[in-house]
Amino acid sequence: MLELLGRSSSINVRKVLWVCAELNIACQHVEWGSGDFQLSDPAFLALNPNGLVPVIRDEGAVLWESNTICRYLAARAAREDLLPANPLGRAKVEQWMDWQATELNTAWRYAFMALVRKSPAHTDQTSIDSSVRSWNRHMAILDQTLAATGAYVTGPAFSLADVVIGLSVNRWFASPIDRPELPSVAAYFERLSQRAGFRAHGCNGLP
Ligand SMILES: N[C@@H](CCC(=O)N[C@@H](CS)C(=O)NCC(=O)O)C(=O)O
Repeated sequence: MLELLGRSSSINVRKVLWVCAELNIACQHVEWGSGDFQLSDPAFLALNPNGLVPVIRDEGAVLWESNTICRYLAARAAREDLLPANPLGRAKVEQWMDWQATELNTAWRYAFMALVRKSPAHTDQTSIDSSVRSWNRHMAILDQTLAATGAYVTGPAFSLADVVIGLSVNRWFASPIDRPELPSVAAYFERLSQRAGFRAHGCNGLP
């Protein structure tokens, strides 16, 4: 059976759990990252030298990087609705997945570490304010896109891009920051909330 290592509070682990729910595949989830299961454990570092979660083990194969894992699982299940086979359709999904992992995550990281994780290394108010402004600016880009598609990130159909962006949207709403009104993002959140996988692993009370 597919094995997933990582703590349930991690946004990147929750992506994989949500994809497993969309694919209706069972996975054995090991809460790695606390207690006896430390990320600095040499056995864990042998799986992922970055010491980060998620990691999956699938019949002897090991993978890390959450978006790559999501693409692998969708492709393994031949779910072209989630990850199209045609080059342009696939690139559109990957474009938004890359944007989430690079641009959007970078924007919110400082504010989130300060305001939600209460990290002692993230206490500079100027950096917090700048991060919130950047986070909101990126969410406004998403809002414009969703206003144009009227449904999901890449168009009328749900895809892997919506899993990774959906978790970020949940985080934006669940974090104690000043947010502008973004009606298309709010409608998108409601649309995603119709999905059992998002309710279980996305808007489940965790930021
Ligand atoms: N780019 C990586 C980032 C992985 C990552 O940053 N994971 C965090 C949890 S969301 C982590 O393992 N942090 C170390 C820790 O929890 O101690 C991915 O998408 O998988």
